[in-house]
Amino acid sequence: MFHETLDSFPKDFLWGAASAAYQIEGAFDADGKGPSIWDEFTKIPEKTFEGTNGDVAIDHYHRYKEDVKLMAGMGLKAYRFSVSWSRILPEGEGEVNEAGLQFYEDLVDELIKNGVEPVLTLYHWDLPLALQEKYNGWESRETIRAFKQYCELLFERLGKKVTYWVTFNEQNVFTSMGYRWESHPPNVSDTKRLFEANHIINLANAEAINLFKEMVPEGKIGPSFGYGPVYPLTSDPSDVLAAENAHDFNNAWWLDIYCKGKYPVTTFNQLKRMGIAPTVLPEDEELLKSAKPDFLGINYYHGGTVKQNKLENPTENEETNKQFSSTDPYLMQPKDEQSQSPEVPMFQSAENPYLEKTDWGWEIDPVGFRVALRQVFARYDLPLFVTENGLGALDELTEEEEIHDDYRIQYLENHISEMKKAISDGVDMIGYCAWSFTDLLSWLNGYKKRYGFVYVNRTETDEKDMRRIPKKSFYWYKELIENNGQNI
Ligand code: BGP
Repeated sequence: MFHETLDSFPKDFLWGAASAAYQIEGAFDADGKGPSIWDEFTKIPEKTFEGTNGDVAIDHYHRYKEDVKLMAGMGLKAYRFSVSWSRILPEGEGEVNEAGLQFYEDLVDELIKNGVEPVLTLYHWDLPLALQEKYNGWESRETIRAFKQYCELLFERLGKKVTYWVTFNEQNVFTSMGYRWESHPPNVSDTKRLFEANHIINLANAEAINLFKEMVPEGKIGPSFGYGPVYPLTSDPSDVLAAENAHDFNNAWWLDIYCKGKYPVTTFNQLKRMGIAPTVLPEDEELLKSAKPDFLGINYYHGGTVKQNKLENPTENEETNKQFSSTDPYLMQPKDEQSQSPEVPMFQSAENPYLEKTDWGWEIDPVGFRVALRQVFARYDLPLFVTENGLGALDELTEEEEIHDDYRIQYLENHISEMKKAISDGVDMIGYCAWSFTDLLSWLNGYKKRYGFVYVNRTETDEKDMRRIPKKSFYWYKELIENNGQNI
C-alpha cells in the first residue's frame, strides 16, 4: 500500500480473548440461576449439532480460577466475558439472586488480581426465559424496563472495577437468526416482528448507555457489532448499487442508530414499502439521539459479496440464487417472496471467487478486516475495539497431549497484520479480543468447531475430564503479547 513502515501497536493496547456465558459457564441451574431462552431452545430436537446444549458447557462456573490462571500465564491483557442475566435476576426482573452477582464479582476480582482487564458484555443472547414467556421478550417495551434494572445492578456492583462494557453482542445476528431464520430463540420467521423487536433492542441499548453515563462516568461503553464489508461482484454500476444497498441493510441499519440515532433512510423507505418498517414513536427518536457510545466493538469474521437483484437479471440460474440466500448471519438479504416486488430490488448474495473458506464455509478475508476497520472508523469516528475475531477449526489432540494448530496461528497472524496496517492508516484502536480463550460450545455447532487458545477435553457426547491443554497458538499469542505485536 502507500506507507512503507508500519506504526507500532499503542503501548497500552489491550491484547485479549473473549467468551460468552452460555458457551462456557454450564451450571445452568446452580445457586439460584433461572432458565434463559437458550436453556429451552437447545432442547428442541434438531436445533443444534447433535443436540448439544450449555447445561454443563466447559464448566467455567466451577473452574473460573483455573481459567484465569491460564490467562495470567499467557500474559493476557484483557478478557471479554458476558453476564448471564438470569443468574442475577432469575425471573428477569424483581428479586435479585445475590449468588449470581457474587460469582461475577469474584470473577472480576480474580481477573484484576491477575492483571487482566475485564471487558463485560451485558447481553450475549441469553435472555431470561421468564421475560420471553411474560412479555414476548424483545417484542415488548416491558423488557426494556427489566433490562434497565439488570444494568443498574451491575453498574452499581461492578462500575468501580470494570472500565469497558459492551451493551449488546451482535444485535444484527441474534435478531436475524431469532426472528427470521428460526435458528436461534425465539425461533420465529417473521420479518415484521424482527424489525419491531430490533427497534425495541435499539431503545434498550440507548437506555443502558444513558444510565451508564450517569452511574459510571469514568467507564467506557459501546455495542459489539458483527461487521462485514460488502463487495460488489463486478464493476457493473448495478452491482455497485446492490453493494450499497446491502451495506445499508446489513451494517448501517444498526451502526447509524448506534452512532447517529437514526435509521438509514434508503433502507427505512424500502422496509416501509414492504410493510415491515418498525414503529418509531416521536420520543424514541429523542432517546436514540441522546445516547452516544464511547467506542464501537467490532466482531469480524467475514464480509459478503453481492450483485444486482435477480429480478433485474432474469437469466440467472435459480439454483445459484437459492444457494446464496442461505442463513448466513453476516449477510442477510430480503426474503425471496418479498423481493418479488420490483420496487425493492435491493441485492442478491454472490460467491467471491478470490476467497478461501473455513471448514464451516466461512470466507477467510484478512484484507477485508482492514477494509472493515477503516470503513467503520471513517464513517463513525469512534475508537474501535475488536471484540471478536478467530478461526473455528477441527483440532486434534496428539498422543503427546499437544495441539498443532498452525492454521489458527496463520489466520490470526494474517488478521492482526491487517489490523496493524489499519492502525498505520490512522484507525484509533483500543484492543483486540480473539475468539476465544478456551474452546467452548458453538451455539449451533457443538464442541467440534473449536476456536480456543486452550483445548478443552470434551466432545459432544462425552464430557470426559474437561481438562485444559494450551495449544500451540497459546504460546504464539503469549509471545506476541510480550513483544506487543512488533514482529507482525
Ligand atoms: C459470533 C458470536 C460468538 C461465537 C462466534 C463464532 O457470532 O458472537 O458467540 O459463537 O460467532 O460462531 P460459531 O460458534 O457459530 O462458529
